[in-house]
Amino acid sequence: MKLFFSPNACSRVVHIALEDAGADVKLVLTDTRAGGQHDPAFRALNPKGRVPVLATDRGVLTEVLAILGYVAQAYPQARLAPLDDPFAFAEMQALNSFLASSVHVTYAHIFRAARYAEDPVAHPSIKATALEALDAHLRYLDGRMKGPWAMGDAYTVADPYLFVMTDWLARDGAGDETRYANLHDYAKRMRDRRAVRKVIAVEDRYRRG
Ligand SMILES: N[C@@H](CCC(=O)N[C@@H](CS)C(=O)NCC(=O)O)C(=O)O
Repeated sequence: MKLFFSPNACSRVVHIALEDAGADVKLVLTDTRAGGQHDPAFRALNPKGRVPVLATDRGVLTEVLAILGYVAQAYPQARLAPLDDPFAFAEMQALNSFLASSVHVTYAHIFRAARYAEDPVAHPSIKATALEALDAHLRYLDGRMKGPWAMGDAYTVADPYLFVMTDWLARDGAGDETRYANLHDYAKRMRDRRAVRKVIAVEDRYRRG
């Protein structure tokens, strides 16, 4: 398998899940800060022009949420999801869906305000409104934390996603993680995990070139 990724992009979510699964994966750098997502060879794989892309024996998978479900099911021995409990699986996917469709998209408004209004005068206002929305999302996520992991006692593929969405607070002045005490503790726990430390170190090496 090949993972097309960009350092500290949302592809990091999938990168951590694959590392947790013990998957044999080759990394292919697609640096979105350098426009790698516009490369014709990459567009042939994902016409949407976004990382992550996971190229498997069966074909190409895109979308973090879908790839997380695939990793959990393709590597059942890693126990990254409640595969034998449909209700608990749906609860996990509800969190992943909220992260994908609300939190992730709110960050997109903060990091890429120019995509949402042509007039540069509007960009600070888009960013300010998105920062308020992000704060509301994170307060909700902070309040729902019960166990050591996103879904409680068991670590799942929702953890890499919740971790990256929390860790991005440090990007471009988006916010202060310590304002969300439960998420802050959780993020520290995640940063102590072997897979997370390895992925961050590997991606940092690619970033430095
Ligand atoms: N809905 C997609 C979003 C993917 C996405 O936004 N990827 C970003 C990196 S976090 C990207 O490739 N950005 C390049 C761009 O926006 O041009 C998913 O969940 O995979």
